Amino acid sequence: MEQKWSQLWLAYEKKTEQGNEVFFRKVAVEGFSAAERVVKSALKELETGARGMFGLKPDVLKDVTDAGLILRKVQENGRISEEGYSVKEENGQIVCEAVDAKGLLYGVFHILRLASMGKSLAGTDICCNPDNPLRMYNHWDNMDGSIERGYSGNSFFFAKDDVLTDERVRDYARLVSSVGINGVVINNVNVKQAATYLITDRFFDKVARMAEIFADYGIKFFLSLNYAATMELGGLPGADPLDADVIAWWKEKMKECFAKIPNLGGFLVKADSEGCPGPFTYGRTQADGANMLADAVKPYGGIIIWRCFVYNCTQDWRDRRTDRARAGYDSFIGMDGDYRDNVILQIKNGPMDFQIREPVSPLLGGLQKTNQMLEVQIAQEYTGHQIDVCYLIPMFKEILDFHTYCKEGADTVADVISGRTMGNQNAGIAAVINTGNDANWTGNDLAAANLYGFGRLAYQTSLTAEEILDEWIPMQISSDKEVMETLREILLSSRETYEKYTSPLGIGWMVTPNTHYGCSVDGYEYSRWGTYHRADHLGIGVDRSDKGTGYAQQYHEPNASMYNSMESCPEELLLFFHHVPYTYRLKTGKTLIQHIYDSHFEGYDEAEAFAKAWDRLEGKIRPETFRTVKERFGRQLVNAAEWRDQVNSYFYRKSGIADEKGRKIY
Ligand code: GCW
Repeated sequence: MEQKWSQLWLAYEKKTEQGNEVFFRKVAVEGFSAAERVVKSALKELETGARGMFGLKPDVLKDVTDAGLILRKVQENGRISEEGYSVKEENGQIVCEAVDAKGLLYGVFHILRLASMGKSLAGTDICCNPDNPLRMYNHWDNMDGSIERGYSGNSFFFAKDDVLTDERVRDYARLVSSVGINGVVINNVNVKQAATYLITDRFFDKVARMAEIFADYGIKFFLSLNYAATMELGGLPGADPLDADVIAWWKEKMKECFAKIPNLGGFLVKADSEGCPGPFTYGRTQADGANMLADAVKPYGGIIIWRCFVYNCTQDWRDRRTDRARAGYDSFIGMDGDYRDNVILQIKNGPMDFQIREPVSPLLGGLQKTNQMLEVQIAQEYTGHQIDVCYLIPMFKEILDFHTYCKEGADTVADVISGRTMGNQNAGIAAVINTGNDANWTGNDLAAANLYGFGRLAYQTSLTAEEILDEWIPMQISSDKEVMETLREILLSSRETYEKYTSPLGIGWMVTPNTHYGCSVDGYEYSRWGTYHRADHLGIGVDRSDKGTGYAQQYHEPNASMYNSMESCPEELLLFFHHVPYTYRLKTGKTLIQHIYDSHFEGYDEAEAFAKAWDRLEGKIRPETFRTVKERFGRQLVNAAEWRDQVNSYFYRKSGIADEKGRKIY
């Protein structure tokens, strides 16, 4: 059947050169029931892969003797853990072992991946266990079909205030489970209007049907909640988390939800943030709100994922002690240890909001007795709207590798969110996803590298950004050597390039307000959102040291001291932590102002080089992909030129200091 949408890395084109087809002719299942839903999916995936790559349909046998591929259930044995698997070639047979069906499914996808990358399966011997218990995608899809911060069409979960449960949802489940995702939140954290009713009879049937599709692929189903549902649905006068009527209403509601949606994992909650209601309204803490809901879902094994994106978005610019960067920590740290076991605090990677570079949030590892989950964003809200190329996996690696110094050993963000630091199970990583109903799912074909890469990294944190590309490029784009090399180069430097032509040295923002695409140096400077750069004729940057807002003190030592002083602060974050004169000399010997000019010229030149390198691949890439990506590179260049010219002119006119190289600045 001709599909109206692409299969991305599951497209399975002909791949006979490695002789892998012998393994796919006969498959035996041992210990697992072939009727079990996730095992069934695994077999179906094998069939799809075998059909595409080798033009054959595997026979499913009872006897392992003749099988080329054996799918075997084993007991948990210290080698393979829940959702883990091993794949080994022995005497001409591939044996895939797992302790549960999800692990088996991931093992099957691993086998298909190797074949699809063009690797020979002979000699395979690997064992993989997931690093993070929860590996989630968060959708910001609205029920009218729009997507908040979506850059690739409309929702494939919702349209016209209704729930969709078609084949595209199934393909979505296949794609994300193939990279190890085991939880999905389908609706926007800003829960309004019809979305409030997702937990009512109006939608239960359809929602449950969608959740069942996910269950086939071992994915737990989550919804975002409206914290004020007691008022909007329940007719109660308030939503005070300590009020007996509120508590009773949620208990009943949760009983109903888990009965109607068997595959429900729990809920994601944005409270007291950007106009969303929350416990603060009633003089209660974030813990009071989260715990009340956690108690209500506890009998059903449910979890409450509570977001820490809480800040005052109506700040007065004259008030230099109030600092948006401080807000998450200030709102949550005092209640460390007060949260129920089935509450997870979901923390954005940085203290502000998904800028191209931010320090790691001090809440991560700052909290030492509370379940934590990292939230990153692959929807390119501030990183180019999937018009500009921006491969985000290197950034995520940096975040995960960051030492929080929360305890001796096991102190990186990766340790904290995997549960290694505290020995907890309710932990993990989530990404705000970049998909929509465009035929290619992600707007820019190259943005699929983030969709693919996030899942792989969430499952196996030790994978490098390069290794992930070496899997993805040949599966989705081409295994041609020149294509692989060119794309590797473009993607691996794309984040830094974007950073160079946008905002310098960690200051962030300078984007067009609301849309967040394109340059507007002062766009947020004179607004209420608390996202200042504080540039004047002498310098730029926000003093977050102990002499300024004190934000740097929220870190454990030695990070607090490192950020506190201008000399030891990593330069890529200099303007995040310090107000710096334009004449200040950086470690390169350049003045700050010269650095700003140079990096903006360089950033543009690099973007131009990307576009040219892509052009050289014409004929080696599917025409549709070649054409649409080329068109995006063209738009990226326009954007990069605008940023370069506006930022350079702005700082030239503020500082009155000319470019040493005499280049064109307006
Ligand atoms: O800064 C913001 C985005 C909002 C988003 C919010 C959040 C879903 O611009 O669109 O709302 O972050 O993370 O809740």
